[in-house]
Amino acid sequence: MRLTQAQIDYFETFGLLKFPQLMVDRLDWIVGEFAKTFPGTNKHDGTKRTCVVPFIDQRMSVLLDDPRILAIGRSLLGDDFNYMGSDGNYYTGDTGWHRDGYHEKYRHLKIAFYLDRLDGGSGALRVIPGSHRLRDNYAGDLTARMRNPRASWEIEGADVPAVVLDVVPGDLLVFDHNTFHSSWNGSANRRMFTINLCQRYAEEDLQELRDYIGTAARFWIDRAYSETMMRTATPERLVHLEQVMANDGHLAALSAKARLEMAEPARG
Ligand SMILES: O=C(O)CCC(=O)C(=O)O
Repeated sequence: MRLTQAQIDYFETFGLLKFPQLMVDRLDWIVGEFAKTFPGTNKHDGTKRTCVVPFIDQRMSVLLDDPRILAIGRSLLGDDFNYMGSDGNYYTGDTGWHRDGYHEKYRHLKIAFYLDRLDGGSGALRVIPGSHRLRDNYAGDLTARMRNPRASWEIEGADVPAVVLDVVPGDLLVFDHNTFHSSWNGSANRRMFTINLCQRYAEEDLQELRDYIGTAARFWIDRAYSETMMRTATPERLVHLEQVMANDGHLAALSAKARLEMAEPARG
């Protein structure tokens, strides 16, 4: 299974793709497993975002073996793409405009599963198409001005011109980490989880990969992947785990430090 060349070109131009109902046959299972991954102490109370990292690693590792997820990864990142972790969330309220990264050399993307029907009035993801293209002057201008839409243009974040990606459960959204995105008008219980993927790093850039992996210390995790994700990996899945597994040896020490400095693990 592969994306079409037109889909790949669309992603390259706009930094996003929507796949209506691509995962609908797995929806009941996904919704059930999602709920079970937020046990006891992690119960969402609606006052602020609740976040579990890594997420699919807890009960849904097999999603990484799904031909549809593999097709997205292979088509947009190459056959040897890396799995870069996942987060599961109950969101509360708005998520302001941001990029998930500023990756100039390697493509990083996010696959988002929203488990509620959402539109612009109820928290659907908004993106600025093309904002992932960091070398354009437009992208540079955006980087500066998006810090404060009110100061830049006398408008609120919700009024920044963008595409609203309405979703119904079973849809998949894919966007480049460099793409500006946000969410407005959502409830206190918006369910969503992600799968992050990136291109395999070349040997000479492994320190950059290690630095990136190290940022997960804020979640107080000792390895990038769960025990289950690694233990149950088929040879095919290992292709997408192997580079990060070989480069996360520093994470436990960074997490130990974070535990001393932070009151609780990060919520995003
Ligand atoms: O749905 C949202 O509130 C925002 C999602 C987001 O910012 C992300 O996954 O990076």
